[in-house]
Amino acid sequence: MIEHLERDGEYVAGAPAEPHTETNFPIVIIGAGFSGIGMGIQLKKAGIHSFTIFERAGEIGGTWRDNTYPGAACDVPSHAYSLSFEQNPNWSRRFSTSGEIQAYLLGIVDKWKLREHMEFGVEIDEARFDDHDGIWTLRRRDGQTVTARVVISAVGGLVDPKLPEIRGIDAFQGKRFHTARWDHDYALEGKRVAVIGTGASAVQVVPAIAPRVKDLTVFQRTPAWVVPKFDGEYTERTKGRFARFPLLLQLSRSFKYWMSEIFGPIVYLNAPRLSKRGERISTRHLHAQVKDPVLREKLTPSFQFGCKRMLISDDYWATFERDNVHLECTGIRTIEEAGIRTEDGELHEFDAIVFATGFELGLSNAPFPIHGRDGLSLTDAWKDGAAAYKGMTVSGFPNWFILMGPNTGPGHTSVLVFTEAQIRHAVGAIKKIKNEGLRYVNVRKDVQDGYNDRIQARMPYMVWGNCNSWYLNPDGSNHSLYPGPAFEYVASACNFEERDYECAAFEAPVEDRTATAA
Ligand code: N01
Repeated sequence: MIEHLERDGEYVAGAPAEPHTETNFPIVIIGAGFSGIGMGIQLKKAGIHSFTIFERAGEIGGTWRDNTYPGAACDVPSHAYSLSFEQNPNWSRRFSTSGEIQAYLLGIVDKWKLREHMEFGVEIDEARFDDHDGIWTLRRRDGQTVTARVVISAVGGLVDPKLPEIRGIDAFQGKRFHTARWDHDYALEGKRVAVIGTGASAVQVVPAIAPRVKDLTVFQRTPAWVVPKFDGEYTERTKGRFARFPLLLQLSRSFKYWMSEIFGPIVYLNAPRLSKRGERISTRHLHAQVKDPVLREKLTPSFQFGCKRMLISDDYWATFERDNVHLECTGIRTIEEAGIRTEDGELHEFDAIVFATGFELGLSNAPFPIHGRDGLSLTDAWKDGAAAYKGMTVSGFPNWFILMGPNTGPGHTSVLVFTEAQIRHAVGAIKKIKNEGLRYVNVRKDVQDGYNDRIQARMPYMVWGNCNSWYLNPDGSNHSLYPGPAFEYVASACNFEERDYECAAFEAPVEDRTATAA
């Protein structure tokens, strides 16, 4: 399927003799996670088959391939956390496990025969745009180059595990791993285990491993607001109904979507009275799960609800009631051969340390060197913080579309709602370029700047500036989350609007160019 790509010098200057047919309109999608897969399906639906998906790992799935730690699951309901054009009546429970989501992705990849378009083990490490020819040249880590008329960056936002900068981290002689790199060959049974971190991954892994280990110590730097999940299995009868009556499935999805939209402001607005509502729900949950008032005090956050990601769990707090589980709130001084030394000088000995310490933020950095028009680098373009038009397109980087880009993460609903709007936008643009034989579309700088000024002007009204979290850049600016309801973003982003873009044609008629190239 990828033979059509013009590689390594085979591409001659000038545009192809017959611009923009199936064979000379190579599209590259970087990444075979949820967004790359969704993009591939929508291209096929649009009758565009000249695309290749490069995936640096050996399998599809992204987040759901990598996060296989015990308890790994989605904290967005399954009917909402799936593609609207590939709904699944067979989710086994309200909040699917990581394994079930990965199985869903594998299923739709097979159904749409996307593997024919995929190359695994290919990491793109540089991209350069040729303004004259409207062509991107992508360099692979193995040294080969690939050309593309359009690039879809679907590399994900939270991918590379982040280990904490703790002195002595490499000195530890026991087993250590990050939640996103779980070693399933390591038996936890009978072991003294430490978990560092109390974020979204920790609240899932802690209850899952507590019954298996001898002793579990959770190192908490900042307690988190946790609300009930109300998880549960779907019976065979319910699943049968969803399968027989797709409208029911659609209704379930819509209900979940609109509930999160209605209650979303509690999570994202900087409105103390709304935040208090969230805090009350969470506090009631804490009282129901933990009887010891001293422990409750330690587990109670002091930051405003929603400021860090709201956590959802039916069993995280209750786990601290177990005799073999300990909450350690004293800061970590060093990691040593035998374990973790806290600021009070005490050495806590462990057989294994689990780092539930999150991910490098990929949303707001160039994933690798990307050079657009006139050699402009994306890193330079983003030196004051990542900014893209509707999180998707950056002026000076024509025909380059970002999925899950800057300021498109939701704090309150399924990220896939945002991703699908981006996919529609990109498909609209691709059709325009292809059907009209354009050299490129490039978002207008004034349009991009105006959009981002409006996004940033809203940030003071959002809750996220009131505490530290991965949402924020070191300077406190927010280039990761969308400050508003999802329906508003979707309505504004899903259509490719020609007026927002500079649409550049080729400079000479096709015949003349071919003559020049020859
Ligand atoms: O990571 P995090 P995560 N010493 O960054 C602590 C998505 N996700 O993997 O709060 C001690 O939230 C840090 O402490 P503090 C979701 O978007 C989704 O849990 O900085 N502790 C924090 O407690 C989520 O937001 C699902 O003080 C240290 C923790 O490590 C994102 O992934 C499931 C430390 C990191 O929490 C990241 O979640 C899981 C140190 N030196 C994840 N350094 C779904 O269900 C860091 N910490 C969809």
